Amino acid sequence: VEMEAELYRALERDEFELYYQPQVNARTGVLAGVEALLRWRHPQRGLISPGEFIPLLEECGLMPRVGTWVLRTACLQASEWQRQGLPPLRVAVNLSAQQFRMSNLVECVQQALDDAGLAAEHLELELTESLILENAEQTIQAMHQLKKLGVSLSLDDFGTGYSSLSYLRRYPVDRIKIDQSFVRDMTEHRSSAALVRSILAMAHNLGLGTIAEGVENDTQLGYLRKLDCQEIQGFLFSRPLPVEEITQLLRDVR
Ligand code: G
Ligand code: G
Ligand code: MN
Ligand code: NA
Repeated sequence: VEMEAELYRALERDEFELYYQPQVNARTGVLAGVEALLRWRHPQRGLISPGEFIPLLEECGLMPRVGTWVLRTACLQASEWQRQGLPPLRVAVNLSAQQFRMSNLVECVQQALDDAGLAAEHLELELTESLILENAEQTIQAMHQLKKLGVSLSLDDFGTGYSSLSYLRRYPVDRIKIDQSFVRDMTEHRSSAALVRSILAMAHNLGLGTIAEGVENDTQLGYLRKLDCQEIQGFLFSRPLPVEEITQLLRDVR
């Protein structure tokens, strides 16, 4: 209850912040996009990770409001970078299950794009496997509506859910994000390596884009390159950065 009051207060006092982590082409190292990651700058406890407070936001029904703030802020930021003369880049925003169930989600996304003056092609929405597996028919419909706006859809944490690969054909997703747990184990465990290899082969066969997350070293990068993974995200290239730092990085690599 105390935490709930704090979360309301956090919204009122603007204590939420977005960090941005680069997503780069695995072969060329060219920056392709950034993922917006939510943080809570708590006045006493400092920076808090979403793993600690997103479940609470969901419990007290605040996730749609905070999620909408994330979406709008990320779109405004992407537009602001363009205004500053930086090359257009894709910004990826995570959607929670609760947010996805908002009856006005599609309007909300359209409004965020319009208000920011951002072309839909620059926005990617990340959905999780568990999210899209619940309520399949309704979810597929909502996904098609989002696709009609012109945004792209990616499937986050891929491989951690039911990961029935055949499911993928039924969902209008543009790319999959291989979960960091497989990337971490890939160079040590043959089973993880085999999984990454078959996920990538399947994605290529289905014409889906691919990104591996949690890439921390050159061995992992080398392996992913050999398997033709398109993009990587991870500490090897950059940690998630606050807006001033990511803006500087964007200027440096332009
Ligand atoms: O940034 P970090 O690794 O601490 O994120 C932990 C988890 O929180 C990740 O699974 C990430 O997808 C999730 N997350 C981060 N930002 C957001 C957000 O804005 N909305 C939702 N729904 N999840 C987020
Ligand atoms: O689930 P999602 O992909 O949205 O979450 C991304 C999370 O992964 C972020 O919280 C980010 O901080 C974390 N992350 C990003 N790159 C790395 C990495 O190279 N290693 C580890 N351990 N975590 C990472
Ligand atoms: Mn994500
Ligand atoms: Na993920």
